[in-house]
Amino acid sequence: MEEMFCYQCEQAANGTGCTQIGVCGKQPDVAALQDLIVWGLKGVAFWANLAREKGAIDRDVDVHMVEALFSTVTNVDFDPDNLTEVAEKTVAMRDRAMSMYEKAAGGSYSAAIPEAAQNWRLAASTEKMVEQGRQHGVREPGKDPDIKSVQDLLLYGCKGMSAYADHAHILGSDDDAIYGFIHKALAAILEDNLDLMDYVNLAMECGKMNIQCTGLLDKAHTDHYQNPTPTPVNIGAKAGKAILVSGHDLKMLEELLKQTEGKGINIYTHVEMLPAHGYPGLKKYSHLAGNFGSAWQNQHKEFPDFPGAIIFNTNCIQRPGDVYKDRLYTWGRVRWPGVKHIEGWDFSEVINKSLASPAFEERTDKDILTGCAHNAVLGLADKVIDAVKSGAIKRFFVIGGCDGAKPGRNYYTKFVETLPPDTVILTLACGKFRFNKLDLGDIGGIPRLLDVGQCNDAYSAIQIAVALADAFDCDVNDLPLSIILSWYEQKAVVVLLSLLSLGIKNMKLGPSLPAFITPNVLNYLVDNFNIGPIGEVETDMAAMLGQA
Ligand code: SF4
Ligand code: SF3
Repeated sequence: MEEMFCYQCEQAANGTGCTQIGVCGKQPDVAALQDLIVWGLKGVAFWANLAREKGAIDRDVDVHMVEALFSTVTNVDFDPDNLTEVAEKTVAMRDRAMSMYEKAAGGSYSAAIPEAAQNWRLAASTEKMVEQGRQHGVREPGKDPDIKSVQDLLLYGCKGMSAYADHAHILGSDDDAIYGFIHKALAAILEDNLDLMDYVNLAMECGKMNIQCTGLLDKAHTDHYQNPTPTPVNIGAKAGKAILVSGHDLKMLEELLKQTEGKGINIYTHVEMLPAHGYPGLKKYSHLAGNFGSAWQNQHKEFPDFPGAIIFNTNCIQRPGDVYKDRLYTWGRVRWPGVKHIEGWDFSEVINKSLASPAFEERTDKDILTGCAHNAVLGLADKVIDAVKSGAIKRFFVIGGCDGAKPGRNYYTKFVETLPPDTVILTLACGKFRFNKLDLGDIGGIPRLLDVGQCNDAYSAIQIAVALADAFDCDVNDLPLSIILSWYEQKAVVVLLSLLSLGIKNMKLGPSLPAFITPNVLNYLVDNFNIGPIGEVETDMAAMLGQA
């Protein structure tokens, strides 16, 4: 019997979907509660979208939408108690959005209301809510499979974008157009008179909107912490007490840095927090000591070796090991049952835990480079353009995206190792931990491996590509540039939609294609964008280098 169904990430069991328990560790009750939340959010979106058409908005409804969608992203919230609260708030926000519409329209809605947007109530207990969630699961038998496929592509794109909108909101930046789009998109999924191309167009609009959203986040980051500059980050350890910060949220890191100043505690970054070292407003803290560990899927193996407290502010959390569970904390949308959650901005409990935990012994290791975002790379534009013109740089490769546990992900390491020395690699997100310790050298002072930043800094990579296309007076597709993406969760889905929305062709995607893409939808993407799966390193590289 099928206990659950989820196919939103690259780990989907058997390449089709998790049906007994999530490969990520998601239990069936959590899957059902998340399904109930997503269904409820479509109801919220129905009313919020109608209200917007009448000029009415409610920022609390908007913010709940992105926070709750973010809670359902892979490896974020595994806690049924918290998800029950999110479901309760979703119903309250549905009521609020409905009243907002009725007030703005001067009366109640006269056409048919989809079930998700009707006045349904939550069951009285978590167990019964789980049953309720099962009635509104991911599978929708009877729906056209291609329409369902693109609707899910759109939904997962909105989930990914919500994570970025949440980070921007935390830094005080909101964009009404982004909230408005998410309401419009989720409301459209409830419609029964739209056709396949309507959803394809919405998915492309989602990609465009995500460029706006990651642009907003880029501005929020650089307004608060200035433009990143190329920065070597040590991967060894300094003697002393330590806290490890994992996730993507820079503001949370900043607050922790402020609260630990002068306390003899060193702060280390983990995975997607690595690019924080490049921002002047963060690296000014001398106790921002280095980066610990590799990508998220190795936390079980690596965290026992970290002596102090560990805090996650976004994905990707995994089932905690017993050795470190009592010094593990979550913040923001991340939750794991039994792991202490820090509400708000007071990190004294984490600090005290670290002070009471053993200290690191000094361990020397190498530096890795980060902080090569658009401002820094475009500062080298003349040098880069000259190097391309002289033939010193033959081709650029954007090799970025999420990491994961599949053996096929060795492709990315092998690809980078095999690239000829007259190539430059731009990388972003956590997939870079497969190759960012390699010594790749430089070309006339331009480092061959440029770490542009987090997954949201795909925005930065796009700015670099567009600027290069301007400089060479050509289309981005005509640049000596190849894009090879690794995907895992829904942020990578929306980044992919952003690149497609710009008309970027010939991208390679791996380690496997999304389970929610039907053969017909894949054919559409191949016909229009010539996107394809990664194959053999040698063959793919030869084709990209024009040697095939
Ligand atoms: Fe499976 Fe991924 Fe869904 Fe987790 S998020 S249940 S691994 S498809
Ligand atoms: Fe990694 Fe989870 Fe996606 Fe921000 S941290 S990229 S997988």
